[in-house]
Amino acid sequence: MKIGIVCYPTFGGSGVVATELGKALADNGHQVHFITYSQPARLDFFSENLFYHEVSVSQYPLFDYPPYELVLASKLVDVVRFEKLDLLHVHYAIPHASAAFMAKQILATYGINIPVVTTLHGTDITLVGKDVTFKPVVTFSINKSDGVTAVSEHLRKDTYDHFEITNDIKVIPNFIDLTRFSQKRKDHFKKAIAPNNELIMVHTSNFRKVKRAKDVVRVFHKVLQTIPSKLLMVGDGPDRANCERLCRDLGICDNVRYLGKQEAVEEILSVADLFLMPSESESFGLAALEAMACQVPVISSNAGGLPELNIQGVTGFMSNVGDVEDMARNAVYILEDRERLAEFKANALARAKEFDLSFILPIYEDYYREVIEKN
Ligand code: GMT
Repeated sequence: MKIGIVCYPTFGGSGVVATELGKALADNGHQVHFITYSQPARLDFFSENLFYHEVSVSQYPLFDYPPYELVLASKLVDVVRFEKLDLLHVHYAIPHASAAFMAKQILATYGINIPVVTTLHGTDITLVGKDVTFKPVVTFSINKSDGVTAVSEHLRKDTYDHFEITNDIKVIPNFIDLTRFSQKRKDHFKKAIAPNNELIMVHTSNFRKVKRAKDVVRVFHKVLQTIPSKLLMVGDGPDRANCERLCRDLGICDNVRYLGKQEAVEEILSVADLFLMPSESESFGLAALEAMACQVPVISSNAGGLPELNIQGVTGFMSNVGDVEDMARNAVYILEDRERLAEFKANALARAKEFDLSFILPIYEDYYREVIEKN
């Protein structure tokens, strides 16, 4: 198939899912065209089946708000016509699904009927989508897509509960490439971070409010009372400075390292003993799956789709959002006994294997074929 993928070219979340999916499709012989405003973070190599089309919005004095969605729609028309694409797969409803709808209408005037699959990732529904300023457009573009997928049962239900959706939504969970995400020997790095064999906790996120990164610091502070440990904070975003301030107030700066945005997150996860994800809302929790693939158990909230990934008492523990006491108690329970820790680590890996790319890729391929046939 010739597939166009539209996504945000970001480090995490929907951008990573879209890019990894495109790479896997290309490896499987499909021709994949990425259409976005800058090169996706993980698309930094050459493959004969991968193409990248940049959407550049020209600045014009009249435009206080450059019309990205219109430029994207025009670019989609151009790429679909000239590359003769079979299908467009857009990740994140806003504004990709509505731009694809517009492109589809324009292409119809050329006698081209391009099927559009929209994948809902989370905040496009749970935060931004529900906002009244977007809701009518999000509802319309989901209903007008030829196929719709969501990354968890929870997100599917949330979408039906909050929007008037007439379309079927198929759940296709996030996936992991275990050839990349696996525990690697990083003894030097481990020694540098934890010179006295302290246990290592990790949080990775974009430090948006929804991630509750300050709860990570609070949990770590409590664990530190009984377990000699270190905390690695990976990523950057609006709440990072608040976390740093909290570390100073709690007097734990010597035990916490902020590493900023990192490409090789699997190397950091390789030295970790516990992953912390106390999010307010999380449609799936890809970062937690990446940790589990590197044999790291997860202490998380029970928000959104996290119960579909993290198994209570097996791969980690879940607590109510904001219950840092419970999270810290569970973290200590896992970390205080080396045999127990090893068991949780093995369970985390076993669970991650259930989301192996090799299981999920054919689900997408079959779904594309089904949508193309129906169209
Ligand atoms: O987590 C983020 O803030 C990024 C966000 C995105 O849309 O890029 O991630 C969402 O999509 C991921 C991939 O499907 C999911 O694993 C994340 O759980 C989801 N984030 C939230 O729901 C907050």
